[in-house]
Amino acid sequence: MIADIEQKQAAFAAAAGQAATPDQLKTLRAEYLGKKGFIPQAMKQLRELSPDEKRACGKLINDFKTQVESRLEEIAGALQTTAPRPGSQSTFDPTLPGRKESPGALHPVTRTMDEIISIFISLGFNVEEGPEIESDYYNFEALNIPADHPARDMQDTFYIEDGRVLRTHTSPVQIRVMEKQKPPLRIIAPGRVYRSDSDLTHTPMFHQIEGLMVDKDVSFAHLKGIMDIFLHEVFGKKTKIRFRPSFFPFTCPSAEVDIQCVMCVGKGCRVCSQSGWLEILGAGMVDPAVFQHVDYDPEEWTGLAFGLGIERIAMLKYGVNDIRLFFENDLRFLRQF
Ligand code: 2U9
Repeated sequence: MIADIEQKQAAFAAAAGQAATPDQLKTLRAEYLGKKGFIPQAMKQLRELSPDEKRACGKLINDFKTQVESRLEEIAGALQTTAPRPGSQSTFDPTLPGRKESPGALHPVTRTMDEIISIFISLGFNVEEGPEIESDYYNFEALNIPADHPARDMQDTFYIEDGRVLRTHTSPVQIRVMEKQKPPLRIIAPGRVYRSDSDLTHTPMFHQIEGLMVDKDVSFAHLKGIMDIFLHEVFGKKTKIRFRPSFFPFTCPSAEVDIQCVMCVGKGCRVCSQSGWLEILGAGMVDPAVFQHVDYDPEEWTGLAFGLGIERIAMLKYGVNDIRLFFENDLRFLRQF
């Protein structure tokens, strides 16, 4: 009889684990506790045993009964919270507190990129894209970057097989567009670019937007006007802007464009190295040598061009002091935006 009880105990444990509906619970109760169920029947049989056996089996059955009762109660409790209310078909309980939604958000770099793109679209620029793996010709040669230029150094450029490179700027996109389209044109080229560099303000991959406008009589005044509108839109109407002479192989004349420091408003602080100004982008008039590569007549057409790093703008807009934070995917950082 002891073996019978132990076998039934194991069977009960397995069946209780499966019981998921009120009907299954009812069957289980009848099978073990009902008048004809295992436990009452086993108690009846105790009469026929010797006093010693009666004591041993009696204790076993009593313990089993307590165990069955408490397990069935536990299952009934669990079913009550999930089972439909009488008269209702669904298990949905509208009185329970709702689960809080946690919607995602755009990455701060994407947001900055989208904002800049829409400003240039409003100024009549079209968006163009191109490959991230480029030939030496499109990345350097066509842009008037000679073979001995420091930009071609292995330290800056990621060279891959067959002399190809990961583009170091989005300028090859403008070359490809000019090869296919005749002027006038007004385009921006947003996208990922790659340079072998890593510190507080540089990452091996970052995002750029470059712009190009080619037409008859496009002048430096147009360039200044477009940069003014763009920078006032991003940093506010009161932001002061200045142009400093500079050099790029693909533009002449070239300039670097600064805005008054957004942190100290020109007073001088750690962010602007006490100068009161922040370098924000590069720009200039397209060098005639570049036009010759795409068969545009430099006597007939002039062009303005500009380029900027998105992360730099996002860092200034959101007060981020380490560019690498944008790429670590730490939710504590990303949830702030
Ligand atoms: C063509 C002709 C001219 C694009 C230009 C810059 C100046 C420039 C840097 C800013 C920060 C790159 O991300 S950065 O490091 N860019 O200073 N870019 S003019 O000039 C072009 C592009 C294409 C055919």
